[in-house]
Amino acid sequence: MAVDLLLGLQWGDEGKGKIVDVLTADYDIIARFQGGPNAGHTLEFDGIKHVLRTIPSGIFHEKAMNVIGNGVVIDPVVFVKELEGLDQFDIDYKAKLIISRKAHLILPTHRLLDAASEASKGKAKIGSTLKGIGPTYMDKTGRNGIRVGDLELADWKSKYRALADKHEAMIEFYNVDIQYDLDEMEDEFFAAVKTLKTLTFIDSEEYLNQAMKAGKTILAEGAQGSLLDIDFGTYPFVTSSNTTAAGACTGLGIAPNKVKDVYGIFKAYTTRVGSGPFPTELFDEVGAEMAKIGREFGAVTGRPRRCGWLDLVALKYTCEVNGVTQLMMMKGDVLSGFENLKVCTAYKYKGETIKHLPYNIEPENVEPIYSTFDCWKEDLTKMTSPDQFPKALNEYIAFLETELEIPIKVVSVGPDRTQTIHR
Ligand code: 2SA
Ligand code: MG
Repeated sequence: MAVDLLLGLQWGDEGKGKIVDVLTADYDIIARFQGGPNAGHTLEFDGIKHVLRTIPSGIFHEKAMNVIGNGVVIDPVVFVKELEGLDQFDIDYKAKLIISRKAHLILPTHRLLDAASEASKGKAKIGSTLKGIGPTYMDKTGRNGIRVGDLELADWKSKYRALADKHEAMIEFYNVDIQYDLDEMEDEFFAAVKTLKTLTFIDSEEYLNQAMKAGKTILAEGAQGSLLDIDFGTYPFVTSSNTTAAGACTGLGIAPNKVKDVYGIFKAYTTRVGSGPFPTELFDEVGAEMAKIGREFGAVTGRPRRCGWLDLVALKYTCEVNGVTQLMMMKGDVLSGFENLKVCTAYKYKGETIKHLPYNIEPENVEPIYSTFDCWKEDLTKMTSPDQFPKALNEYIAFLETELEIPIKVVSVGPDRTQTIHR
């Protein structure tokens, strides 16, 4: 059996949580492969809204097994709060959630280092979620990190102390004004580790490969978006993991030849939270309308998201890097009633018209070239079948499919699980 991947094709917040939740019924296992509590995966059903951070979005389904893969970084403190949030729904997470021993831990000092690093950058800051993501992945690749499996060893606390002491010296080196009480943070951390240890730790690559052999179906759930990928995103304004398809292989221990479908999720427009270039960003009332109607605020930090038109140059690039086989378009309902729609189909770059993403997409280097479309006026949120789609929406979809050469198989018309139309 094979693995299907589900990835965000823009700068995150495409609606991955919702789609995983919708698709879970078709899979035996949902596996998160990168990122950590910087993610905010929003799910809505039965009138309730949930935001998941580290836990895979299959947790609300009765049957699916949920795996936190080796590529994920876990903050025990945030993780335990997430578990507590599930308590009211009577979810047997001890039976349905398992964690890779090879996943790295976010320590309290990683969070402090994140804050110190950002403070030291001033205006050039990344706009990190300050969850300690960058410093934790730095310790992973620097071969200093502490992994979930270490918690099963007797001496892990001395390893912890040595690393935390080193971090404190590094924080001092940044010479920035950040206030903290490490003793308090550590009390909270050690209490959370105790709870974390009541869950099942596994060798997840072994588990997943055996599951495949036994005929089980797996959906790999990505976090953030392809343009935040550490290699292929708008570096340095990116996150610290591979958010693209290859990250699912390294983040779960699944071989490339086991990957079947790659579901690429995109919004009918574009948003970005945090710093960094965004060629189609709008600074006018149209952008403000997208933000307002689309409720574009960070699910984790509450930060307002920057909004702009769909960027087909960037989208083509991420479809290619990921090998997307099926597209899913989100939030078309937000655009209902807009005067018209624009799509960036090329950039003006050094006096030329180009259709690929250049090395530098800072505003002084690229100017988007737009095609304009009529926008649909109808409310899409009550629609249940593609037969009800207005002509303008069908034309928009057809244009995107032709340009991207990939079918749009799902159109989401609202945040609820039920507002999902298959084509
Ligand atoms: P980090 O925290 O080091 O990974 O931040 C680095 C950059 O990656 C961006 N990033 C995100 N962008 C969109 N959504 C994310 N998750 C939350 C959400 C964000 C929130 O779902 O809404 O609540 O603000 C996410 N996580 C990381 C981040 O903005 C930096 O540009
Ligand atoms: Mg999000």
